Amino acid sequence: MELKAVSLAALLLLLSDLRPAGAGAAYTLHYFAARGKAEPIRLLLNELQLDYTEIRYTRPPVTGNMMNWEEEKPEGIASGLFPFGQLPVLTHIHRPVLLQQGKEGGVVSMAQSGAIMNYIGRQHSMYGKDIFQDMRIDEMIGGIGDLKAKWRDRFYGKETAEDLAAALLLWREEVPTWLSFIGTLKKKHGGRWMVGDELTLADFYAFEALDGAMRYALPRLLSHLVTSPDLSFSRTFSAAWSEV
Ligand SMILES: N[C@@H](CCC(=O)N[C@@H](CS)C(=O)NCC(=O)O)C(=O)O
Repeated sequence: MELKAVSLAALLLLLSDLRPAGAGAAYTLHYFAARGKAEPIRLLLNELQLDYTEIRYTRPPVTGNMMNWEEEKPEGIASGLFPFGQLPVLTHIHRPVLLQQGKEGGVVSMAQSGAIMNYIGRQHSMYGKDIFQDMRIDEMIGGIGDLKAKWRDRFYGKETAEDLAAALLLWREEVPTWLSFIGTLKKKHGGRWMVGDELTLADFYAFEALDGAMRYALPRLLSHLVTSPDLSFSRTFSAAWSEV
């Protein structure tokens, strides 16, 4: 980098790279206090031991050091921080490349969970060895996304006994079918991990879909309903629950 091209602001940013540990993270993840679409990103940041911090949002009533989503959302849309008015959003202090290009004051911010995963993944060799393996990773991520969408469509936010009773039928049929599709694909193209013998982006999505949505969230949702004070509601679910 030519010295004359370095502005005072850029110089300060470079110097602040010498900040003491904990004085400000390279990555900031904006999301709600939930696993959701941020969880594969958290898993990836943790696995790579990247320096990150989180800003968490909630709808009112706002407690602790949470941010009020209803206030921050319109501001974020106006400022461009939340280009789709949605989370997750990641900001990254990426000084060397961006400063050389004279861009964005050394900080880049991005929305869309897939774009965030790819951005981190490409920088840290979490994609494949060639275009074919890249394609297999994308294929696996797509299939896992479809499986998770089924869980989301059928169970997420559902409150009536009818909705959930219908969902349980699909749980017993559709989910095993999709797990078997994914299992077959893993046998064909996987190895130690979902695709090949190295950890890739696909593994972070797979863990979150299987552990977060299937293993963690679903039983909790159902057991909450089983213990509902509404007895007829509870009876329906006690019966259904015992069959899951
Ligand atoms: N395609 C987007 C979807 C993001 C999304 O649906 N975000 C939801 C939470 S999971 C959101 O921000 N909802 C709040 C709102 O729309 O006000 C992605 O993968 O990041």
